[in-house]
Amino acid sequence: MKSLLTLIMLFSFLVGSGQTRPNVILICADDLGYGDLSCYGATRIKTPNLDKLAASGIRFTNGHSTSATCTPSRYALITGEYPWRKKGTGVLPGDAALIVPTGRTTLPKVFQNAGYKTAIIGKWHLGLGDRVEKNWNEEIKPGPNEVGFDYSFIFPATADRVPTVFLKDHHVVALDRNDPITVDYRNKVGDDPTGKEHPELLKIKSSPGQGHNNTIVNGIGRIGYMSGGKMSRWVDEELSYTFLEQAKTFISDQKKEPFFLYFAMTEPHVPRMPATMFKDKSGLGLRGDAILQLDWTVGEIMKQLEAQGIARNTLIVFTSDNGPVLDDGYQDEAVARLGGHSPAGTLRGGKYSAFEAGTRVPFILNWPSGIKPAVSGALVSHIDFVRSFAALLKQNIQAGEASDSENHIDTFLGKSRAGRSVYVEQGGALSVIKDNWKYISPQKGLAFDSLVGIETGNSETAQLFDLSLDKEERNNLAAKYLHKMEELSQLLELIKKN
Ligand code: NG6
Ligand code: CA
Repeated sequence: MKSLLTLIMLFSFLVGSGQTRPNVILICADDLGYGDLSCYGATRIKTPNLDKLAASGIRFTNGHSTSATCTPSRYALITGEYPWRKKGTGVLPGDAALIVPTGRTTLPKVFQNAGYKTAIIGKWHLGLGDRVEKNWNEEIKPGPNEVGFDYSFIFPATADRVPTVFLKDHHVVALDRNDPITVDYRNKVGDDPTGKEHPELLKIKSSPGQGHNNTIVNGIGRIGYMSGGKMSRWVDEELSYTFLEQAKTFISDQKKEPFFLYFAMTEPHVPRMPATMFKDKSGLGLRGDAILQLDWTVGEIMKQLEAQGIARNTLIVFTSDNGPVLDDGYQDEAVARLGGHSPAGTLRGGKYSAFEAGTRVPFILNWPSGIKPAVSGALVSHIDFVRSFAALLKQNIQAGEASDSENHIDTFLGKSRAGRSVYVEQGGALSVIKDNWKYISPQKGLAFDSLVGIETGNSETAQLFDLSLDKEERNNLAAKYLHKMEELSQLLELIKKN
């Protein structure tokens, strides 16, 4: 009898602890649009692994990043603070210094404080070291390890920016001491050919007017100049697989202790150069192929969790840092071979835009032992991960930290339908959303960015949309609801002052 009781207690402890301390894997794609997955309505492309994740978890239809580009979006995800509150949070060059203050509360630190092992594997793009001028051949810090990650295996910025190398913790991977790396964003260094001087060496041409024609690495012109580090330079076709192997190893090493893994994928950001097994597979050109690679990779992570016996108690978040773009610097036929696919679904705008497609992104949570399958229309955001996971893990957040983050853990786990009632989105312009009304503040600049082919949302007069009826933002109600305009404009000013 006694042993039966002990067994029951042990069982309920295990189940109970399973409900509160899952492993967490946050998978963030790069420039993946709201309409890019078949579970979000895509018909010209099939993403079976992500569809499975969505079907057995919660799929949010109003899930957001804070910003329509990478650096600010990831800054908010990590700190729980709107990025536009801080200068220098725009898209960073590859040699930028770290922009997250090391003393700040961050998402990985919330997990660390709760006894989790934490890792980032993938794209970083929040700067490294304490200055721009740094020696890439020595220890480089502060970086991800100083803001809460026990382990880091990253590339510094974007796949189209130098240096095109991986860093493991504080060091460039596979560095040959006799071939030191130099990086410069203003002047050419060394004698590597550039895309501008030698376009005949390129396997993928850069788009006119969009740069991407500095140092050539692996047949692709990059933004910025680098020399040396030949052994360390990545091969684009192996990028994703390299990150996947790292993630699989981290998962199997950590399976006995709770872990938090931020898996920051590069697909389908430019340059889109997937592994050979995906090239030409989608029929939509390299951008479609990169999405197939992304889906496959997520499937491999899911398989690894099964193989290690920890799938049931692992919570996977899948999302994207900002909306989609087709021509973002390379002539990769993303536009010509689109074949009727709608990367933004029915939403207006895209990457860089204040319209919804800038920040409304795929947003899926899956936790077999903690979340029931559902589709939720609640307004949720990356910015709330800090306080929501802190709540799940019963961690306190110090006053003044993660000040824009709200605890929506019940919504993330499907126990509540209520999302944020007020939210600020950052395209070029700032917008505020309150109870489904969206106010886009006046912003100078072109309404259509013809280089990337995206409506920016810029207008010298304010715009107002009722997202409950018009999430496509076709019907500007500014002239009709002057009170609403005034109310939201004042609200935005108030939030900015907080
Ligand atoms: C832009 C680049 C674009 C991309 C983007 C960053 C030009 C003309 N365009 O400045 O190619 O790299 O920065 O993308 O240089 S993000 O997803 O990391 O924000
Ligand atoms: Ca991005």
